[in-house]
Amino acid sequence: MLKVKKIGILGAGKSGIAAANLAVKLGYEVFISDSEKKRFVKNLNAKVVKEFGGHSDEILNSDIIIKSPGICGDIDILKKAKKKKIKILSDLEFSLNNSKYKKIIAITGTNGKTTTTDLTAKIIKSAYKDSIVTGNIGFPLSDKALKTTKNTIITMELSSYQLEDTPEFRPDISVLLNVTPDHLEHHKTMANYIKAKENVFVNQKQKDFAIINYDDKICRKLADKTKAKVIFFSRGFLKKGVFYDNGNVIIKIDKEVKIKPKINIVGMHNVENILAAAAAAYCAGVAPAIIEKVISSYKGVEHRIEYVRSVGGVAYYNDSKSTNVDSARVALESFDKNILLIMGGRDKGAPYTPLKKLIKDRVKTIYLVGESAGKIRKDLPLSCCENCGDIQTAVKKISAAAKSGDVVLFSPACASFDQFNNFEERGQKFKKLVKAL
Ligand code: UMA
Repeated sequence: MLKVKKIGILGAGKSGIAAANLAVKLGYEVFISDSEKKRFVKNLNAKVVKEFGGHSDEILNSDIIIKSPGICGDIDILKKAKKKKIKILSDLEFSLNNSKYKKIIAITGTNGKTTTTDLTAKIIKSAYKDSIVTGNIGFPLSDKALKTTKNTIITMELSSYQLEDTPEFRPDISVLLNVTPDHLEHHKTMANYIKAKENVFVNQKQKDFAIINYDDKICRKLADKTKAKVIFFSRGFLKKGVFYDNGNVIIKIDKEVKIKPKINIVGMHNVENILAAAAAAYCAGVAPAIIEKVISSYKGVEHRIEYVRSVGGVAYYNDSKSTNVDSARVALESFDKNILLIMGGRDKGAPYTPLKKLIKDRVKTIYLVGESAGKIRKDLPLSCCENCGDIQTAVKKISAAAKSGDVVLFSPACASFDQFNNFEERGQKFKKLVKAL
């Protein structure tokens, strides 16, 4: 327990509220501050003193400040706190300091983190009763910290925001899936973004495992930065590591093990996610038969290339979690032709040009929505673009134009915050529109 009395929390989102509630349960005086005006905050302990609509100097009366992951470290109030030498902790550090565990499996990467974390956690749960899933996947560790024991296996999804704030973090098993430009509005440069990602394994020791994508050049290069045992995974053959061979997953770590799971989730990117999850579970001691069984029953997560329904031979897929250009690329690669693509939202600073060839080859029409429509048109000067403004209009236009055999893919490549509170709300809206067709 920290030798402090007063804890200040910056940000009253999911992680801030969970950290505030945990701090109250641990007996601290807690003050929470959020820059937005909020009339009602769900599930916040009544003992927490709150301030909404801006960060006043009140939080500077705290002994330590816990920062929510999405808040930039250089905002004014944090500069003042640093000047006053107030210790600033990330919500992850705070919740880890108050958790017990046997092993931590930490999963990061630009894309595929949630699917890999979800699948890994399900495999772990089948083998070990005392296990939890937490992190960027939507469940802050603070909510579960007090229920953990010395036998708990924690599987966590970590974003670059969480990793940049947690310099001493050392998981037993780390997973780095891929690194492509994302969150540049926050990290400013690609070098800073990569630095945050490598924090997942820089503190690991020889007895730990670092599971790294061999097919991703940036990831492969970063393998030199860890002291852990590196286990590469690949879509193609590897002399050692975990790889895919004609429907089989080959695990060549201590000995050679072959599993042949039935794969229900579309796209080669999901094969990568499966390889990474299988490698992580194997390194955590799970038997290959259990790994095979859980992969075979796995149906994927909501909002990731999620099949919604077919109407008149037209299949609709919700990929609202595609909040960056690379995740849209991955979704486009999952269908080879006749795609009607809905994209757009809040721009995140990266160019859309890497999608040009895929769109030319596979997409019949792009239906543009949201703030970024102008920039997308500029980056992709293709004749097949139609401006729609919002997804209601896009779905209406599509339902009139689509022909049997077409695939409607809602893969925005942008953040949702221009028209929605989050990507989940955006995906729900799309599904509701499709279900009403
Ligand atoms: N805020 C301030 N001051 C500021 C800026 C923001 O008070 O200067 C407030 C906002 O008004 C808001 C709160 O901070 O009320 C939001 O905090 P946050 O952005 O850290 O978000 P949380 O709701 O706490 O959710 C976070 C993760 N969000 C981000 O990192 C942006 C969630 O990941 C995660 O599920 C949750 O913690 C639980 O661990 C979501 C996400 O979009 C899925 N992550 C990004 C991604 O995957 O690309 C990184």
